[in-house]
Amino acid sequence: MIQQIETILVDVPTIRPHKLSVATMNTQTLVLVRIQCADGITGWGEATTIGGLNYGEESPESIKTNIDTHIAPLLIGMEASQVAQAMAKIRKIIQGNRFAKCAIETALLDAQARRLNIPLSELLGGRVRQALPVAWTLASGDTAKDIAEAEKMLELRRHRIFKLKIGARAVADDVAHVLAIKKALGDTVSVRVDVNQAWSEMDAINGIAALEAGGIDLIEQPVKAHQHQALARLSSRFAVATMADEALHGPLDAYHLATQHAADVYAVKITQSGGLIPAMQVATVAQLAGISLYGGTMLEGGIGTAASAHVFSTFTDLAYGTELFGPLLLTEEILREPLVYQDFMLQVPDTPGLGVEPDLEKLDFMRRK
Ligand code: MUC
Ligand code: MG
Repeated sequence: MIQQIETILVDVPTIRPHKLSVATMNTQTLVLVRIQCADGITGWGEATTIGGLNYGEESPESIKTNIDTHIAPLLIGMEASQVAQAMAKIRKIIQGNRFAKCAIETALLDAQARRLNIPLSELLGGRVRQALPVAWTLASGDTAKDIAEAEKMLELRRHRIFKLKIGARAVADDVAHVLAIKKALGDTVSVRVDVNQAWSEMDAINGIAALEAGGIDLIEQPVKAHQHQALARLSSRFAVATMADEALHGPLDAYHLATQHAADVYAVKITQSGGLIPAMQVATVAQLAGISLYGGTMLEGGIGTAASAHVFSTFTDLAYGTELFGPLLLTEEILREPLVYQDFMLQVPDTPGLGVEPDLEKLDFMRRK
């Protein structure tokens, strides 16, 4: 039986300012959910977002309030092992709130996988890989600093895929910044850009032409999320792959974008999709439509990152790898044992449930009071 649901906010400084076209992050607010069951099993989930309300329509505070006030009371007393029934109830009664739903589903599935004594990936149908390629985002805002940071990551054998955040400056300035980094790093690394919706279609035509000529591998969300047709025109105009991120709010968007041939690649995010099962449905639609997959992040800490890793480990096609580096952007580790990053890959945890244990004393000390 589901006995208690608690939401916890934890503000953690980032290792450096992280500059996106929509926000500059100096702190990340982790939104954690703990579900306690009558059989003594506890499950954890995470609903972390980026930049308060700058990126999405759920803020850390609204997620906490909506879970505490509206979602938890619907679940208390329900059978904890009936995860699908619990989620069907929430999805029927609660509108929107995809991040909150994702955290709840993660915690219920974590608890159930622990109950069955299997890794979460096996409850989701089974992993096809033990480790996931991980990109790093260069977003200091400074070309020389970004190059030095990338060189350090290559030396540490931690990342050889780099995503650059652009869109805040003039197109020509952004293009010069990206191509300088690509030139410095050479052809053995993959350099990609994320515009976070900042460009008009005309900006995108000019920007993508120059980036494609300079050997950039992937153009993420160049135009506004709702401009599916503009994204489709850019995808057919250019050979370089285009990726949908903010345009994808779950399986229905995945289906609509596929029917419009709007993107070559989908950034699958468990929170944006509204949960682990909907994220897998997004991936299924993509695979049926011949769209490649990328494992996205909302810069979660260890819990959301582990949940994402379990989901992405089940994808047969993961042509563009993942960006599950969230915990590495934070100054504090909230897990007792950090996730393992080695040889450019994140190891998918293989102990029961999510396979990670939050550090409870540290959380008690750090949580917002
Ligand atoms: C996004 O839009 O993809 C992922 C990596 C990063 O640096 O920001 C996020 C959000
Ligand atoms: Mg993105």
